[in-house]
Amino acid sequence: MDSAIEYVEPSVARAMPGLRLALTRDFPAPYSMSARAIFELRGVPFVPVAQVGGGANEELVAWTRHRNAPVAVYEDEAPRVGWLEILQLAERLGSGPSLVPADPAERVEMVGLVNELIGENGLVWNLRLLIMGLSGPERAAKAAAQNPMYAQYGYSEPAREAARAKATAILEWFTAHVRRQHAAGRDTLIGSRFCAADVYWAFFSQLLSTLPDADCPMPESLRKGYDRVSDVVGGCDPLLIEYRDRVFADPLSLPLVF
Ligand SMILES: N[C@@H](CCC(=O)N[C@@H](CS)C(=O)NCC(=O)O)C(=O)O
Repeated sequence: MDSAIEYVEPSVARAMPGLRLALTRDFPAPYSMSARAIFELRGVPFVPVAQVGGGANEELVAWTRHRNAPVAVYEDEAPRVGWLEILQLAERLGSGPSLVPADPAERVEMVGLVNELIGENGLVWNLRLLIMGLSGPERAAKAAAQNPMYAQYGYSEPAREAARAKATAILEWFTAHVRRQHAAGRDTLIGSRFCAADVYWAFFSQLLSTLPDADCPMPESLRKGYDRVSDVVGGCDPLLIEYRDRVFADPLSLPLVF
């Protein structure tokens, strides 16, 4: 596939000024795509840097000490990899409407909610463990010998066994939260204004309900993995998909480019 994004190799990007953003290339990776969208919405220019999903990424490691994506490096500041520190950098460097609620109680709610969805050991981490184990323990052990993601994200048989209950509990809470928002006439996830939480949910919703191929082409094996894991945790309330579709209609847009 021809990439719409012109990725720069890490060995070249490390000598460049400004913001460099390592992204999983040629793949609809939600951590990478949501970080990119956050900088784009804040109007922050950046150089996209190539990270290869599941690869050793030696040059990226030599530069940033990180193998995976996203990694945001601004000037000579320390690399940022967590969603919150990346969001805070975008808030600092960007302009226009903030993606963080002005009200302190809503900020607390946003940080907690996004952490449950995409933070370490949150919904997405546990869905990822379940996906890694979908083909059974033997295939997982073989894959783990070749793909560093298994060790990096904590895959083990006990972790996989625990993942379903953890993911299901968070999804239940999140669904109840969105229902409350809907009942209060709010079409955003936090308070009544669009914020970063809406952006994250839009991209990560694909783990539970994939976009059609025309809007987001992806390898068939990935699509199957997402569809199967969604069944494992009992599927996704259509209301959650209404919330993500609104965000992809505006201010984001489809088809996704990566
Ligand atoms: N650093 C992020 C997590 C990033 C992450 O999980 N990235 C994954 C998912 S997109 C990735 O790079 N996968 C490809 C790989 O590990 O090579 C955080 O702390 O929240």
